[in-house]
Amino acid sequence: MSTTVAEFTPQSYKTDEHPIWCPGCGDFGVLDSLYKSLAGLSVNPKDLVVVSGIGCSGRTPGFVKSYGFHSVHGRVLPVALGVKLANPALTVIGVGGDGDGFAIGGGHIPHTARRNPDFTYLIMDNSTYGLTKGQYSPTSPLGFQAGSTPYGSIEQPLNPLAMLIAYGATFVGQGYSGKPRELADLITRAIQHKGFGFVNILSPCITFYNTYKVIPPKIAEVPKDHDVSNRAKAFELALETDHVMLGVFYQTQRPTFEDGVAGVIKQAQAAGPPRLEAIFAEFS
Ligand SMILES: Cc1ncc(C[n+]2csc(CCOP(=O)(O)OP(=O)(O)O)c2C)c(N)n1
Ligand code: SF4
Repeated sequence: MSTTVAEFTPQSYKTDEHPIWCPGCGDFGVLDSLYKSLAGLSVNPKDLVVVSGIGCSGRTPGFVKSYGFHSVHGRVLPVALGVKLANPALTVIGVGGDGDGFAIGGGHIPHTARRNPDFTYLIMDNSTYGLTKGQYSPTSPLGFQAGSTPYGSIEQPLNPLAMLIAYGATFVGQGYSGKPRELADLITRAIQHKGFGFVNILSPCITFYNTYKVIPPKIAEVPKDHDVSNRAKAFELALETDHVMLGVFYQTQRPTFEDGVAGVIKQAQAAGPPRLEAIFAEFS
């Protein structure tokens, strides 16, 4: 009797580096889910690129056996887009924190969402700046007290899911590091999605903003009968803040940026090189 051996296991993606995160950090759960998802999809490490920004979450490429790019603060999306355009055959995964993605890097979100490149973006959302010792972030709640907001944050937190749906992302979901099996399934769906797959992952910072007791009682699943192609309904669900809803909110299909660029290259090649005489004639 022959047995089928899985080509890759979660272990296949572990590096010799032990994550230097604080014991109990939610990012461990995210990393484990990512390993499981990659193994389930049999992604060959040689065809995988993990791109990060700066932050505790930004250390992730060091812990995944793959190609990696630990870029600069807030620049996950343009770097990931460049990698994907250079070689569309690669599986590209961007990872970073809520500060990295929504504050300094926030300007890249609308343009990535509307371009729809085929890569996955995982935000490890702990509602604080972990690496720099717990300042408030764009997803910190009103009244959040920290060194930078000693009297409590006076800013309305942004809603990542509503923002991504509004900007035209073609896959929008939310997971929780404390539910790693469900999170692995969600990451798998995001990677399988042909287009820009965004997953907001609630990943508590046990050291500076411990939400392990706050999140679980508020968790609810996206209703089973939710039609993920219904954008208005997805937006409505995203605005429901009494619960922390987990699952896929929105998914649709649109041509990817890489396909568009390939089409432009084809047209330009068919047209041939521009004639210098014609260009000079315009200015004479
Ligand atoms: C241009 C620039 N500005 C500021 C910093 C300092 N800095 C490093 S990480 C960080 C925020 C980290 O928070 P987040 O992105 O939420 O990630 P976490 O550490 O919570 O995973 C900041 C402000 C920097 N490295 N580069
Ligand atoms: S400071 Fe917070 S986010 Fe950073 S490793 Fe520690 S628990 Fe995790």
